[in-house]
Amino acid sequence: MTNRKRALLTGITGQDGSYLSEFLLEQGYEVHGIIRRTSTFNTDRIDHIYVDPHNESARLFLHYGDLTDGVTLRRILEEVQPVEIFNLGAQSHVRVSFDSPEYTVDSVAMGTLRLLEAIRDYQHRTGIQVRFYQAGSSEMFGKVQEIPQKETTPFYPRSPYACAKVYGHWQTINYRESYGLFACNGILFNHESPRRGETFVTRKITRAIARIVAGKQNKLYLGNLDSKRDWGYAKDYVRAMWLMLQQDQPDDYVIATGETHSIKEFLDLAFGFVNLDWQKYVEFDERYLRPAEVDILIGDPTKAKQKLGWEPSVTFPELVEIMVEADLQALGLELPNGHSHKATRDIATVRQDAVAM
Ligand code: NDP
Ligand code: GDR
Repeated sequence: MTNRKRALLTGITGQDGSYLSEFLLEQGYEVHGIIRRTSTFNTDRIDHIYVDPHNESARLFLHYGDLTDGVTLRRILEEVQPVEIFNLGAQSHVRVSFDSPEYTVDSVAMGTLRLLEAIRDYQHRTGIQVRFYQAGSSEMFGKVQEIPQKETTPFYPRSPYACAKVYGHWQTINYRESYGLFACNGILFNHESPRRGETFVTRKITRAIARIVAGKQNKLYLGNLDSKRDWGYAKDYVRAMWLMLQQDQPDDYVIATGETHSIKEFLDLAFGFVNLDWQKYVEFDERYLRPAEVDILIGDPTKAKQKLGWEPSVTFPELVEIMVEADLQALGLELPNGHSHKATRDIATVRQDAVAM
């Protein structure tokens, strides 16, 4: 085993897991990720940083496991001996959590508890001090109690997913206070990128735009267009996760841009980049409504700015442009008016034949 700092990630195959892995590798870490066995490959987002483990230069290693399987989590901890653990794994789709509440709660809430228990025993047995990051969500704020939302704003979760995240949040604090674990909660507002899952609204829109321009699609079915979200760029947000674990004391932080925009504003801007009028393409489908909606989220990142020195680097129009451009590029197309080339910094994982939820 090398002397490099070792990090373990759940959710390494997801949007954030891929950016965080890139970031940690750049910082010189050895990165270990837990992946689920699936019938087809699910590693598209990290294939570009994967090196065959037989090669001496390999610093990224993958282990089969699942947040619903506590025994395996314990075994992986013993094998890897990490000093930093990032718990990003989750059934992370809010709408799907209404269809599949028990599994969502098992992976998100119980999964966090299983991992915390494994860390408690591992620390006790080995004496190795671990730093733990919990991927909390602005969805925990749910129904509006205060605007903008900050660390002290009361939670009012409105979905099985959000309820499970509130449980994970409080267990993380509980392990910090009960066992002295260096554990931090990030309360991250929506963050997007060309690697965003294809069924979240931003990516669903930008992917559809590329397909419309390519003549592969002529309608886009969406649900509630009036909700407002505080959207940032995923790459900025994984940096904040890491910063939390580098502080002298563990704490909880809101990570957000401080701006909010409606789905309609996103549509205006995104279709505008290809000179199209979204109203000609977007149709309503009630399938995409949630039994209870979160109407408006807007975060106050003052604490993160002051204590972590963290700031978002990408504006809302830049984010939309990066995403539209990346989806166009994936189909061999370009933005019509001048090229920003911002998306070339990024890799879109585009499964163009997949059916959007
Ligand atoms: P994604 O949905 O892109 O990725 C989720 C990851 O979790 C995938 O690697 C997935 O694996 C893995 N996963 C799913 N179920 C399990 C399970 N039972 N056991 C182990 N791993 C599992 O999410 P993001 O990258 O966008 O988000 C990362 C984390 O941050 C999540 O916990 C999410 O809830 C939270 N979050 C996200 C925000 C956002 O705006 N993106 C905002 C706030 C919080 P597979 O690839 O096999 O499906
Ligand atoms: P969210 O993201 O629920 O905020 O959770 P999503 O992009 O799914 O929804 C945002 C808003 O868009 C509305 N909407 C639609 N949403 C989807 N997915 N599909 C549609 O067709 C559609 N039409 C309208 C939704 O009703 C909602 O108001 C994301 C996830 O990443 C969570 O894991 C994370 O915790 C939060 O962000 C912060």
